[in-house]
Amino acid sequence: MSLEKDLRKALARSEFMVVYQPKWDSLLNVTVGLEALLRWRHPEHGVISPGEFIPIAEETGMIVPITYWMLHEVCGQNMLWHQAKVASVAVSINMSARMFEGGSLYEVVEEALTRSGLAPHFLELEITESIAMNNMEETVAQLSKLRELGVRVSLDDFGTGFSSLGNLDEIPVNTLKIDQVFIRKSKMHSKKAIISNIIAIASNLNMEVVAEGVETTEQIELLQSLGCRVMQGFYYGRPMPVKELGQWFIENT
Ligand code: G
Ligand code: G
Ligand code: MN
Ligand code: NA
Repeated sequence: MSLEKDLRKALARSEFMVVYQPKWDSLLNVTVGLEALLRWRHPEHGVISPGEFIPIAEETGMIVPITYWMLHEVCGQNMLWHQAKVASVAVSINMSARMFEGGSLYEVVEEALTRSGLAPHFLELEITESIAMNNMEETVAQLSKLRELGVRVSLDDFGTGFSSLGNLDEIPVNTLKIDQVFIRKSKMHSKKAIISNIIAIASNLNMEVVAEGVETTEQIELLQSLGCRVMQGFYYGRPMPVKELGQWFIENT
């Protein structure tokens, strides 16, 4: 039995599902975005987290059709929320390096937007620094086209990818997402200094900033004092299935 075959079957049998985690403006107290995260409801093993199968999906290339499925699923769902006036926010999807290899990402994104009717600014692609830096010319070309269409782009896990800061201004991104490791250790003076500097870089390059992995009120207070207002983490909300999120919106708007 091959894992590639398993993943292919899972896709055909609709065993994948999407959960959504809120991005919260801690000053206005409103949801300003959602991150879509993949889950695999395995008929025998229960819910499998992406940490376990994404590496295999990337190795086998199955991540590409899975992400295409996700693009359609997420755009369709976000259009429903928008039309029902539940929420009108951008939903982000994580992009593997593989997504920039074939050169057809633009077409697939455009198709998902057209089919769902979703406005491009309600879709965001999360890329990591390493994706942006490897094969930079090609990646930047594809991202620029997507940005022209109106799709948003964020740099995920920022601060951990050893990106060359000298190139940061050449990558077309709207938002820097401060990696969880800095938030987790934000009591340390050195980590606080790094957070503060990431916020300054974002501000100076006219980018927005989101803090990831926020779990405590101390972290929230610190981040606010450093000028970061948008936060994502278990303190505000865990990744939730659509049904649960409906209730969450009712309680949090
Ligand atoms: O949701 P969770 O914390 O279990 O995710 C674990 C890892 O899997 C994270 O690094 C996250 O970015 C990644 N991940 C979750 N969903 C997707 C997805 O749809 N595509 C890709 N490429 N990565 C994902
Ligand atoms: O790599 P990426 O940033 O996409 O990964 C997001 C992952 O982080 C998701 O799997 C999500 O479950 C997890 N996550 C989100 N908020 C928190 C948090 O507050 N604490 C911890 N430990 N993990 C979180
Ligand atoms: Mn992410
Ligand atoms: Na991250």
